[in-house]
Amino acid sequence: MPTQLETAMDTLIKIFHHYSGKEGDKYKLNKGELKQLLQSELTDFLACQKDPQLVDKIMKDLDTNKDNEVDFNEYVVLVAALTVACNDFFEEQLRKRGKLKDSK
Ligand SMILES: [Ca+2]
Ligand SMILES: [Ca+2]
Repeated sequence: MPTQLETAMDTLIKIFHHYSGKEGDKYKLNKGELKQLLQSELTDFLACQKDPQLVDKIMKDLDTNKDNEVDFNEYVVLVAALTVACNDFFEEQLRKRGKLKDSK
C-alpha cells in the first residue's frame, strides 16, 4: 500500500503526463495543454483570477528555460508555489482560531 504522500506524488506525475501527451512533445506542456491542465485541475485557482492573460503570464513565469513549453520541472515549481500559498492560508486560519502557537 502506498502512503498518502506517495499517492499524491504519483497523482502529480500522472496528471502532468495526461496533459503533456496530448500534442507535440509528449513530455512537455505547450500553451494549449497548460491551459487545459489549469482549467481542469486547478479550477478554483483559476476561478478567482479573472485575468484573461493569466495562462500567458503563468506560462511566461514557469518557462524558465524559454522553450515555450512547460516541462515537468517547471510544472513542479507551479504546484509547489501553489501548495506553499495554500499552506500559508491554512496556517493563517489555524492561528486565527488559536490552535497553533506562534513559535516566533
Ligand atoms: Ca505536449
Ligand atoms: Ca520550458
